[in-house]
Amino acid sequence: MRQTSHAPTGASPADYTALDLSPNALTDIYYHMSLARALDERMVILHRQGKVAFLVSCQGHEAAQVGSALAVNKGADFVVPYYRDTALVLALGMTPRDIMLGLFARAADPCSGGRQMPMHWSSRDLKIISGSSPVATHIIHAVGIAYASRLRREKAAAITFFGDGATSEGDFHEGLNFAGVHKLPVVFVCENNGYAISTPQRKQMAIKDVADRAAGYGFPGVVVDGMDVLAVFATVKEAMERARGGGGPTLVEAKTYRFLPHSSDDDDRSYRSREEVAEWRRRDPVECFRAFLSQKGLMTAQREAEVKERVAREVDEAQAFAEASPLPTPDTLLRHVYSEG
Ligand SMILES: Cc1ncc(C[n+]2csc(CCOP(=O)(O)OP(=O)(O)O)c2C)c(N)n1
Repeated sequence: MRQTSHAPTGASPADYTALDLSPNALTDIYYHMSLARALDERMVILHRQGKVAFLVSCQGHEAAQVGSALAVNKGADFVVPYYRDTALVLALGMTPRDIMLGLFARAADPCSGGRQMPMHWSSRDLKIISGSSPVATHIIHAVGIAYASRLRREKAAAITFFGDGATSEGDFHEGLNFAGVHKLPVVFVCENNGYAISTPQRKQMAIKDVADRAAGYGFPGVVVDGMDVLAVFATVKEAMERARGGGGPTLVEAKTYRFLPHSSDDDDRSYRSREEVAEWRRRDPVECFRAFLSQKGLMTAQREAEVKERVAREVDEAQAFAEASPLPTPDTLLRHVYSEG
């Protein structure tokens, strides 16, 4: 099973009428994509101002992440994200406050009480499981969770996210192999932005599509346009339904691009041209989806202005809240390090 879809600039090829999404649901998707973008832009400014130490940007990945979030049964399915998944966790229900509390390392940070690196997402209520920093280790966790979920006879799937670089790690191959052998309810989403920090895809693998690797483990691999939120939704939804229904795993490869350097600590001018970045920016997923909605008459100028105003207000409020929140105190240093009670 192989499908490839490519969205032309400014239009979404996915047949949205078949997706059963109301105009309100479509506007909501736009809201989540815009919120992720605005929050990310603010976090970059805060880093430049020296107010926060480190961040990983999701700009460019919004469609891949929000489209995938839509296919998750929130609070039932298990989500094992990676550090670039800000838009994913926002669309699942984490709040701008939650994100800012982590960025500022405040005591109320729901992921780790301000102790982990920012962007190591977790939420008990939303069944979002925190990853560790070594790339691809969380893929194994997702597979184990899917195995446990099946043993417990839950009607849930696990879904995990990673970049193209992660697919060069042994953990990726071990995880996919085990999942294939046991036909586990797990969906693997590769957000392929073409680079592992400065290493381009052609120096990582001798194939064009990461999705091809699924065939070696006995389950489908699907290529989808990661700049098209509705195409991603349709693809991941089908994969999640197959997983929940006992049909086994799927590897989804969402072809995308990150607009900013790998993290706040690197300079992408040393490994990619400005022309390449500009070319991809013409396919900005947030702008393409906005244009699609207005072309189809699904979003009025007034509604668009409302979304913009709401997003700006929420980002301002989240920053102010986090800045005013206390830091962790020394007596909590060992909390969550050793088991308690
Ligand atoms: C095992 C391991 N090796 C190297 C690193 C350093 N490192 C952090 S992120 C990263 C690149 C990962 O690239 P990719 O999986 O494509 O995701 P992207 O950041 O491009 O979204 C590397 C090499 C690490 N954290 N863990």
